Amino acid sequence: MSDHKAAYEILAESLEKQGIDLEAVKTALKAQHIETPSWGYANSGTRFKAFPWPGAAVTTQQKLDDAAMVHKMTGIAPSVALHIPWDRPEDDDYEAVRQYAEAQGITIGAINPNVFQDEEYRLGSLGNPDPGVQEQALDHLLECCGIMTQVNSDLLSLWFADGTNYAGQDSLRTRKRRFEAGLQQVYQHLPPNSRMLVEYKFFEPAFYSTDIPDWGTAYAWCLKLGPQAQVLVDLGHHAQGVNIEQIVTFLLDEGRLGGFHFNNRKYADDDLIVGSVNPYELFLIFNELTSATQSDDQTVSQTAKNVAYMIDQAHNIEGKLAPMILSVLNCQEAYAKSLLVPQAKLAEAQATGEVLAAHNLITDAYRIDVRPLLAQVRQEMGLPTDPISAYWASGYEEKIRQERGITATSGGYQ
Ligand code: RM4
Ligand code: MN
Ligand code: MN
Repeated sequence: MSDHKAAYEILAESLEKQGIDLEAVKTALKAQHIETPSWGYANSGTRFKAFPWPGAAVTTQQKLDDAAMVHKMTGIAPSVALHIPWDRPEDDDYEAVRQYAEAQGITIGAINPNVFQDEEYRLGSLGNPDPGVQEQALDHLLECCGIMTQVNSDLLSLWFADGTNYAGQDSLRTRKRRFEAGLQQVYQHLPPNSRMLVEYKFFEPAFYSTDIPDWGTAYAWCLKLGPQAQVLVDLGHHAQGVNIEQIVTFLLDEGRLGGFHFNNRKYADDDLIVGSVNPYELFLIFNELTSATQSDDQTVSQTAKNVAYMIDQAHNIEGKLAPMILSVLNCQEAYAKSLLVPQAKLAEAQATGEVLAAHNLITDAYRIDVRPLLAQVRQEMGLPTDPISAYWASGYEEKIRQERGITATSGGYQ
């Protein structure tokens, strides 16, 4: 009998007594899907220094190998997001990238264009005052639409570093119009049946104004663009104290929540391990998603089912694969707890204004130790019951440290 079994049986008995359909919970957990980012396996750093990590991936193949290993350990991370040009193959053979990924047992997920690292983008990309630079950005964005088809991806994930640092530096209204025109162009070139996810961020790298500063702006543009445009919520892109679960709920209810960039923050866009600073917030977000999935409203439940769950983190001091596995597991744990919220009872307490009773139903679910349940699910999926220990025992870390060694880095990324 494996270690978790006794604890699992006690937990299963108590959950079943509460009327929870454990088989349904386990089925949902087995179908969870968290996408990892190729850039999370490479060297990264702060604005001040990128310390190289031994064994950090350099080539796209190495990043795909690492993503495949995370999937092998967790069973719920079957796709990887690419960042172009960080993942541009030398021979531009994206078909080969797709085939390589598939041979490792994973698929290519969201394509993330990069219109913030070329010299020309000092004053922005689509919002740049120079039409030539706007054109350059647009060309790259359209190139990424083509790459989507080659790697069989149905998600274009857009984040812009655009903004201004000084009042008067540029016309805010004109920037808005340039942006809108650029996004329209991209939208028209989306491959059929694909989606465009529009990410917002309230500041950084621009400090006076940001062209897509908040979910409201992203949402307004998605509405104008059309049904293939949806908002992407990066957990690190809000001001202190913002109620992210409420934003999530609004966007779900309007059919415009497209995806997440998971990470955690203490102050700003800290890109720390998701669930490491505020696991309760992560649970509350999953609770909204779970309740939307179970909703009778078709738009809401369909939107929730199509949400792309992606990690967007930079691991600078804690290694690469083990923290990525932990991030996936933290999402799994938050999701599991959300599946244990008795939604019908909660609705009843809410309708009768039982404030504390309703609140307790949420906090009770949050307090359940679901680790034995997750170990059981993993065992049923033929996975290691403790993925992080299994990773350390696998020899993979020693192998990549030895084979790849330490690669010199320069700035913030790579
Ligand atoms: C941004 C944003 C984007 C990510 C870049 C590197 O802050 O979160 O999603 O691609 O960082
Ligand atoms: Mn992000
Ligand atoms: Mn970010």
